[in-house]
Amino acid sequence: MRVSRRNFLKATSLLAGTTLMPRAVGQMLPSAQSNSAAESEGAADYTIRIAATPIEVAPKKIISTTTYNGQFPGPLVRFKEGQKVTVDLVNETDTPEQLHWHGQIVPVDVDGAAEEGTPFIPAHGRRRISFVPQPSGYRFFHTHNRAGEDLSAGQYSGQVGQVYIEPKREPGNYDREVFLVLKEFNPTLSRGGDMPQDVLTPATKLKALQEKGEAAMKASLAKGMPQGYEVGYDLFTINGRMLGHGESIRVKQGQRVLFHVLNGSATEIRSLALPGHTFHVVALDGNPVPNPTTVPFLWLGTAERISAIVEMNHPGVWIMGDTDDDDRRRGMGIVVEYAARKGKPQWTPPPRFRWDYTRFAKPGASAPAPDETFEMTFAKDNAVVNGFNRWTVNGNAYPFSNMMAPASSHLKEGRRYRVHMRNESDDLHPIHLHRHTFELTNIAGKQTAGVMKDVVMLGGYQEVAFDFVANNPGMTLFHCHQQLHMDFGFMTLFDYA
Ligand SMILES: [Cu+2]
Repeated sequence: MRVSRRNFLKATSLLAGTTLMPRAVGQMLPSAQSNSAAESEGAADYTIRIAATPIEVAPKKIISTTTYNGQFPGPLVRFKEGQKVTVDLVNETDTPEQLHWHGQIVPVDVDGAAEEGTPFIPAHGRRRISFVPQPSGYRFFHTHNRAGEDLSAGQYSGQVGQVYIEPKREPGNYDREVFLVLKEFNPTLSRGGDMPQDVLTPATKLKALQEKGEAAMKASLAKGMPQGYEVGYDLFTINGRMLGHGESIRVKQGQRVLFHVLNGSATEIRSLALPGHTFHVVALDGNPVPNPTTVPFLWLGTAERISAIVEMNHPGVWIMGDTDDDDRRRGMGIVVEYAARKGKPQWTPPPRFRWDYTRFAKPGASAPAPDETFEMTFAKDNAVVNGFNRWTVNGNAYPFSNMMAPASSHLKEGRRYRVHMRNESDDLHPIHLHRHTFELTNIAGKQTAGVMKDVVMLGGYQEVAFDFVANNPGMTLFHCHQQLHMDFGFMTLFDYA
């Protein structure tokens, strides 16, 4: 079934209504721009074109990167839950590409991960895929290429687009939707530099993990090894524009604005605050939370999404931005402007607060017992690959090949699995499971249930567990979504027996 002309118009008007992606409309659905093309035999519902494109993040600040449909962020694609779509993926670059439908329950040949066996979109070639979008909610698509030492490749590029899968029944207790993509550009390598992690709670560290991790690091440095590379950035943007150089979000007092926020970073944790306002979080990674809760700011690991309603009840001209002063001053912000208010955008830091996933769960809820538990320990070999850290899952680094490796765990359809993860490093890891949605069951020793996600942040020397039901047969990739980590070993495969 094709997206009808009527649905296309609806998608267009909703998109234009955000005022944030003005270039998206014409380029998003070229095959649906004319009735005849959309109706003719063989036209795809959507076309996504991968090509090198200059993007202007601020006046005279132009980046050359790879994008979707010549824009950053890529097109916002609105699907309808359960309504089959055909998408043409056109690759105009010299590199075979993978386009991953993050957070969707799709088959392997659609998912977009070479490690699972999805065919590449050939360089200067194309693939047509067809699938039923599901589950409903805020998803996204991005490249799944390995970048390795090439900081222009993979998720360092501008290959990020948003997907909104409209549910069969939209709750709709808001006045408008605004989609925001947080993303840095111009990456460079640096040595060391710990990621800030004092926001995550509970922060219970496991002594055994800490002793092992610290001993390994100490031994490496004693041998004269430098600290492994990390990545830093020059330019920070929301919806592809640095703070002060994008279109403001214009609001009216009393409006309820539903923000859909995506951390499109390759490597960084992001936060987002709006002075004088709070966020009523209704969904995490696109999945409604059992206990919608109000928080002073949002905190997102790489690839995480948050949907939150902000009631516009504090008139003024505000900077909605990252709580990190350096990153915000270098562009990670967007202006929110009330009607008839003028002046310089104001920033004030939010109150101290800790991000706790269990806050969004029903208090006292408990998850059913799993049929089987997989134990996983993640560890770092400092600087052993040309100065890059190598990452291991239960002692094994995934081959640096972009290709399929033997599966480490085997699933039986219909069974419920628990993945109990232990982090023997001091880094935070955004852990992602492909082609399935999981339920958080333990955060740093605290039991929880009911929060459904596809990425979870695992703190340094901490443990996290999630459960999932094996309901989508085929190779399934499990990895850290931090590009430097996944590229240097932090991946493993599940298969179905
Ligand atoms: Cu990681």
